[in-house]
Amino acid sequence: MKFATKAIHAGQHPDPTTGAVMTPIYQTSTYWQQSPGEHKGYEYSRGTNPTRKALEDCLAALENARFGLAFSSGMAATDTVLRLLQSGDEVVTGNDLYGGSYRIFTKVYEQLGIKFHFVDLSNPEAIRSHLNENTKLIWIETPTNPTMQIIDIEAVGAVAKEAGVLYVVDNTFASPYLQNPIDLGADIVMHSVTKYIAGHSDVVMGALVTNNEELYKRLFFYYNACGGTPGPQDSFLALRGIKTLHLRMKAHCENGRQVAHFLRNHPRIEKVYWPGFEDHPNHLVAKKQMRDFGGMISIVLKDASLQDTFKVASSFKVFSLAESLGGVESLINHPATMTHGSIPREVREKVGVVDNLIRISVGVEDIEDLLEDLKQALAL
Ligand code: P1T
Repeated sequence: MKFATKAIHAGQHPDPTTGAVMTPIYQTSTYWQQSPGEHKGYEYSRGTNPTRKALEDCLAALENARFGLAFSSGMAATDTVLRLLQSGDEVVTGNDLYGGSYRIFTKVYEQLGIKFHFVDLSNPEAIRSHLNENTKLIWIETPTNPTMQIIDIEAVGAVAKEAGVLYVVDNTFASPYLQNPIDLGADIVMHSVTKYIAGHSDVVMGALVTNNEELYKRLFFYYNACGGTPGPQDSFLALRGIKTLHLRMKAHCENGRQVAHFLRNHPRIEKVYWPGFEDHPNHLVAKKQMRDFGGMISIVLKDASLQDTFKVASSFKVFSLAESLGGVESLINHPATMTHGSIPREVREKVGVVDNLIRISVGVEDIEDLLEDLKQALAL
């Protein structure tokens, strides 16, 4: 099946009891058993729930994989992967990451004896010098949040395979519509479903997807044992959002392209980070592994203090100043004080997350209104 058909149908079948075409919200915590252990495949909703299962099967199908697990947030999904590690293990990851990923790595798992190497992954060969016999995991994000670096998924996968380490790709910024890391060698794909996948900024959710049954079973153990699983209402909302993922992504990419070009020619802007520009350092990698360039853009304001930057960030009328991304509505974010506030200044500034950087999630509103809003906010 092709992507659009999977987005609408995968994992979903008319309900066996009523014929309902839309997957019902199975609002139940538990399931009747005829005698102990004799049941219809569902025992208790922390572990399994039919609405969630439909979503998980759909997510797996969108990533061309066999197994999906949904979590109550992207961070719960990340936490579940990290539970596979033990004290003494080492992880190689990127130097530009969502602030919450950096926080769980450094403030939660480093305390438990796991070592993280934050490396410039734009050259995948750079990973090799950080590998040793304790390395157990390579974790990448691409495009990166918020400086839109593009990491070569396949090239990093080759290094991971050679080293025999687990390879995880956070595919949140691209969504499965734009790239499928499992096809390029990833063992696990992680998503903040909160973003493009659910798409309407009304749900917080995460997911892990894999093709490896043994890995799926290990992840399922922690999913059920630790219990960071979402309820059926949120699972329903995510499933409903996915039905238009392909339509939304096309519109995000088209609006993103126009916004990126508009910003690039604006006199108040020093730099625009968007992988669709031919002079983006990894544009060719983006072209190779992504189907289009997405709706995420970051800009650096020219000669702007923190105060000037706050003023611009607070001047929008159509865009909302808010954390998060990937919803139908356009959002503005100030990473240094919002989404990446938990990263020390000297660490974030090294990769360009400076005080005058603003991140833009381009929504699917009318492009003329978006450009007009950018014009007026930047004119102040
Ligand atoms: O917010 P949550 O669903 O828990 O997902 C965490 C997460 C993981 N990975 C990436 C790349 C992310 O961007 C996020 C969440 N990011 C934001 C809230 C943000 O505004 O960047």
